[in-house]
Amino acid sequence: MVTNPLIITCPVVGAELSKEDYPDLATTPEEIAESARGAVEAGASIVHLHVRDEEGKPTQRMDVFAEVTEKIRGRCECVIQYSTGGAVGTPLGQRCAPLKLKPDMATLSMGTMNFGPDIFENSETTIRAISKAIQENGVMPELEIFDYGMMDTVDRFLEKGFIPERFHVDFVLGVPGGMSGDIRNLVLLRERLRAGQTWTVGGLGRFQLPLSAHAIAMGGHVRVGIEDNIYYQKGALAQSNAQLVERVARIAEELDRTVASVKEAKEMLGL
Ligand code: KMH
Ligand code: ZN
Repeated sequence: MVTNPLIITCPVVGAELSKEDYPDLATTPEEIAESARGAVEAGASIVHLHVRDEEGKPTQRMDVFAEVTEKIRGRCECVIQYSTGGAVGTPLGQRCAPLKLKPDMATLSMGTMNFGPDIFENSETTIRAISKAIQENGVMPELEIFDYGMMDTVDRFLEKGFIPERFHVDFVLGVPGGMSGDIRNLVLLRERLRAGQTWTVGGLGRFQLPLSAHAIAMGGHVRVGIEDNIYYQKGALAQSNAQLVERVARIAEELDRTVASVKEAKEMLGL
């Protein structure tokens, strides 16, 4: 029997939210590590990491990434994936800074887009620079795909050797300015993948739950957490990252997918 355990990624805090949006947002290293531990206990095997400075503002400072990483590693085993996206407007040099800590994985966003009212800048020059830094540090990239044309960029960059042959793919759908979380979009995007390519889908806001369920049924993997969606149900805030992860783990079980252990996730991703 072919098994395909479900890899759950939890984006614990993100860079665009504040305590005004979500009062329980984890911002200190302790809080972020504790929220990550809860998510991992609930079934997440990958933690997608952004960190905050002493004032709770998003930062790409290496020392803060190091502290949070150490605290997470002290609490649980998991794959740690650093964001190189940072917050909208974070300069390129800062975005790459934490890669020197050689996390298990790091994100690589595949194009510039409107991101709500702002611009998330990922020019060809930027993507190539981040890709180079990722490779120089021996880190496994996760390509972040926010829109259909970004798949053409993936093909073109592969042909030119700007990105490595081995990567994981994450479709992030529902960002205002990117592709919506309509299931038809996911079906179109998945058709663009090479045979055997591992992929995850993360839905923003109201798209998180239906996209998670479809990804499980389609044999993909799921990203679920507060960075992408602060609600458990319409009008009701999620209690925690763990609560969102637990629901996905329950749905997976009903759909006959086991939830991947960290060891299984690493094997499947070639880490
Ligand atoms: N904060 C977004 C603008 C990533 O983590 O690499 C970008 C982002 C993607 O969150
Ligand atoms: Zn992120």
